[in-house]
Amino acid sequence: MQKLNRRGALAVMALAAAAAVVPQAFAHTGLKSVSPANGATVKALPGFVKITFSQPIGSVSSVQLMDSKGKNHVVTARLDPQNAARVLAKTTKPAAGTYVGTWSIVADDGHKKTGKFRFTVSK
Ligand SMILES: [Cu+2]
Repeated sequence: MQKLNRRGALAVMALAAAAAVVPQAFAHTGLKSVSPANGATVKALPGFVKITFSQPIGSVSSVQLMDSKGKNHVVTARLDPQNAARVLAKTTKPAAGTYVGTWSIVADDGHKKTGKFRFTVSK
């Protein structure tokens, strides 16, 4: 009985030591930049909207890009195969107007993050 308890105590200590290390390794992911930038005016809707985070993320939940009529212009949204901290949202053909984008991802630590941005296509 005593032996078991000692082993249990050691296991608890090992877990506590591991937990103390985790917060640094899995700091919260933050948004680094959006392209086109929030508030920007561009000449044409780009082929891709790029959403970049401070560190690699787990997965993309959704990205939408709404025009003033409420139509979504994102065709597909996925992680950049060359940069796991970046989401590439493929968009439809350019048209003038203001677009409101929303994104939703799951960070590497399992936390959900969402955000919003807006830009104008002048053309
Ligand atoms: Cu987090």
